[in-house]
Amino acid sequence: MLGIARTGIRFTLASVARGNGLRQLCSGGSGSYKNILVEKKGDKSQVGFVRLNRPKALNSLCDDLLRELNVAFREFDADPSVKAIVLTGSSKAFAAGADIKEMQPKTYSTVFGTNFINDWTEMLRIRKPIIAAVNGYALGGGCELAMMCDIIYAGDSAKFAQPEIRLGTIPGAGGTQRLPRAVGKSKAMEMCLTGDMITAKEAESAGLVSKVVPADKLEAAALDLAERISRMSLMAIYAAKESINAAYEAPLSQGLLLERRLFHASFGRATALRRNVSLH
Ligand code: CO8
Repeated sequence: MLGIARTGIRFTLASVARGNGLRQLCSGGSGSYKNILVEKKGDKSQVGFVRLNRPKALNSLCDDLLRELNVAFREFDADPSVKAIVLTGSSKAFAAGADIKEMQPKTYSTVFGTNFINDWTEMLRIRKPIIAAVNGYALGGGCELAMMCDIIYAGDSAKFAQPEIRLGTIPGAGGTQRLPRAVGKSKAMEMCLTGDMITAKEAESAGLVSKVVPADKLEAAALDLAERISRMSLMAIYAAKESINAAYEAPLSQGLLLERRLFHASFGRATALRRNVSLH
């Protein structure tokens, strides 16, 4: 398997790199961010905004970028002024996958020994909602990263795929598990077994994304959504996210029990219901 996979990656690299080699190496390190841009946005600066920023490598996801992303997410999660997070890329690529150049020399003992890509799961501990705003390519690990977010909005020219099979491997950051839950078994099988791309419209009708907007309106739409969420109670935001995520992990009876308890717990706070405030 290892030999086949590595041969596959080398073969495909040639077409990706067009003979020049994948030149852009990850430049991240400790200190300031080098692979992402981070700011607060919105009228009350309640939205944490993260842009993947490796344009020369189509935002491919190197280890340093993932480390920086985890730090930025953790900081926004801990920031009491922030209530929702938007993650986006460029007009050409949300992320064109894991960094093939970085992955290519890895051996089985390296990836097993270092539990390679385990730190991708860190963002699953973020309690505030993360909205992926996808323009351009969301391929392989890029599609998986979008699926690890809570809501996906797409620009009308976005393209989603799990092309790992063309490299002789399979999705390794949740693609074979989250994609079937989002689009159903048949479409997930077709995508993972062929590597074919689907359009934003197809992704919307399959249930992978919740809204498609013109590409140049995408960031504004994602920001508007994040601001609307930010007007809600943070405790209710946490409870809704936690409860919906339980639908993916727990049997129905356990999920319903968690939902009921979180619902009951909301009566312990000064909710709009108790204050008899109009919700409109
Ligand atoms: N990794 C590293 N560099 C990349 C990647 C990538 N995934 N994708 C593109 N690049 C680089 C290219 O090498 C090129 O760099 P250079 O100019 O130095 O040669 C630059 O980005 C621009 O790319 P292209 O010239 O190829 O741009 P095109 O517009 O012609 O094509 C494509 C765009 C179709 C997106 C094409 O670049 C492509 O097919 N890329 C590879 C897509 C892919 O196979 N992605 C899946 C990668 S495997 C994966 O994600 C496994 C996930 C499992 C988890 C692992 C986590 C680490």
